[in-house]
Amino acid sequence: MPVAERLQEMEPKGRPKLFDFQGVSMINYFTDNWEKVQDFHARPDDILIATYPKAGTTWVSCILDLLYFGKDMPERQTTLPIYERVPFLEIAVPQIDKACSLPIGTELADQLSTSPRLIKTHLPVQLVPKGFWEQNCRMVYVARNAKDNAVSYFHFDRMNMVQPEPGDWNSYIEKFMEGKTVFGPWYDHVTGWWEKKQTYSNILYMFYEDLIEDTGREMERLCSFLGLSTTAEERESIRGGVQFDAMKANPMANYSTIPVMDFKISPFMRKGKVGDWKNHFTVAQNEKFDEHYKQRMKNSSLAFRTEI
Ligand code: PPS
Repeated sequence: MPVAERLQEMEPKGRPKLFDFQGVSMINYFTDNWEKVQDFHARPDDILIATYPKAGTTWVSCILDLLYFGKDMPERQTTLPIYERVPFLEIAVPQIDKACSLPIGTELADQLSTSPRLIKTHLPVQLVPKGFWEQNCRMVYVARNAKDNAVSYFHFDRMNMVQPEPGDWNSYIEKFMEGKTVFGPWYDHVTGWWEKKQTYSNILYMFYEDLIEDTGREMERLCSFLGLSTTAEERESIRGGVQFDAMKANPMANYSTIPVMDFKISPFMRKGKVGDWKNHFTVAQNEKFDEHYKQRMKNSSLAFRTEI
């Protein structure tokens, strides 16, 4: 069924509403399966890819999938969309219509036959299931500067019918500053994971801006963290495959196979840039955001680049 008709069918259900879940703004699609999420049986070699939404999850997921399986299982990249290769742990969207169901994250992860399993999460660090800590799993956290992150999230909420209605840009940045976006405040998310890294050594903390600046160098950091030996040639070939334009054109990476997203409103692979916030923030919005940012981040040593 075409996307437009499918979305119309969903209309009576409407967009999900935010509610407080253990101190974090959430929607039911990420809490309905909570018991199974909390009790998820992690394995020691699982690799968790954790981010605040829109920080570069898909990019790093594709890089890791290629690093691990690109050589031995090349058909994987051409037949399975990234959300099946790298299950989204906490997602549980019920069947939308007869033709369309989205995989339940924990079920998909349980069915994965790869070793290691690559698993995606947007959970703030305090909500990560205990199994991952008990098994001492390796985790790759990707953070993106707040301004570009907010812009990307705004457009995502516009086009994704299973996200809350974002409203206009001005009201959206207010919500973003208040932490009234799904998965709660960006500020707590990035600092929470940053602090955890000080005591849990199996976290690699990466920045979207660094990936844009030098993808090859960041891939080397990933390989060294994961103990992967790859040749410069292999890394170069992977780097080519995960460039923005290549991923945008690749139906197995660009989310075009997900029926709840309306690409006529905005594509999933939108711009892929550092500094697009300048096309959205007015001078007044920027000043207010900066002032609020200073307050919220004053106790953290984390530093972001809003341009490169
Ligand atoms: S999600 O829904 O949370 O999993 O989204 P996520 O993948 O974290 O973030 C989507 C944004 O990342 C950009 N992106 C990339 N940028 C540069 N290069 C590559 N290869 C790449 N892949 C994804 C994507 O375009 C979204 O950012 P915006 O700013 O909206 O374009």
